[in-house]
Amino acid sequence: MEPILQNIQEKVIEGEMTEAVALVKEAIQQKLPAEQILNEGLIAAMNEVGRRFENGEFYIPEMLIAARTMQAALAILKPSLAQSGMHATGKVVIGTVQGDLHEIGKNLVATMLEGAGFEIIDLGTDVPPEKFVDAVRDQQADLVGISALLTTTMNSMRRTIEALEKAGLRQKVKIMIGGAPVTEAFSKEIGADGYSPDASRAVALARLLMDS
Ligand code: B1M
Repeated sequence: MEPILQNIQEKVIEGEMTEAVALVKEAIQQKLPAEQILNEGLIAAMNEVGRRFENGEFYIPEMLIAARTMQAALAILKPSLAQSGMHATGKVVIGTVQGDLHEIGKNLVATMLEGAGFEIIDLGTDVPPEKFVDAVRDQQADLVGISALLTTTMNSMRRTIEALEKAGLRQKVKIMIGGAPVTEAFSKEIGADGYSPDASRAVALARLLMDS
């Protein structure tokens, strides 16, 4: 691995925001591909943070500081990830489900979709089913993107889809879901139109759903 990516990883894990941001800028100047900086630097760091949390080496504060550092570094990378200049290809309402505060993956998916020309309405985190319903109706969205990072909040995805059905909107909008604990099988089980394991495949999936 490129030494600079190893350094980025370490600074994100340690929550050294200023250094992490400076290193990402340097990596961009070195013309490393944005996706490589993202995957091998930033996402790899969050995986290590998760591993340390699971092993009891990290607690919530460390996880939170690392997450803030990742978000700051991601903001620097955003223009390189989102480069496209394409026209709007569809309107996407996106959010993290009720009870769930994890936003980095959802933000990344939103950034990549924006880069691919989609118009994004980001509802944030801890979004109740009725808020998804209102936004889909009011914005006349083509697609709704639902993210969950906790096994305990996956069921909120099911409730969100049920609420869209109850509101008579299910046939008017495509639904895609994602997040670490989510699987293709779960997506089918709850009646979503598709699942993506990561942000770049989320773009491919969104395009596919728009065409179907
Ligand atoms: Co939390 N957390 N956390 N956490 N956290 C996890 C998810 C965990 C796996 C850590 C662990 O134990 N190893 C674990 C969940 C276990 C489980 O449910 N099976 C966990 C836990 C337990 C918790 C708390 C319950 C801890 C506690 O309080 N005891 C608590 C819950 C709070 C709540 O939500 N109600 C909690 C809190 C937090 C923080 C607030 C401190 C912080 C989040 C800060 C923030 O987002 N602003 C945090 C963090 C940072 C993590 C880890 C370390 C990193 C998550 C992340 O940002 N990853 C995480 C461990 C891990 O994931 N390895 C962990 C990077 C991000 C780019 O990846 O989000 O997976 P990800 O997104 C990917 C794909 O999943 C996909 O594309 C993205 C890009 O490739 N994707 C989609 C995501 N959404 C998509 C939507 C799509 C398509 C693809 O379509 C719409």
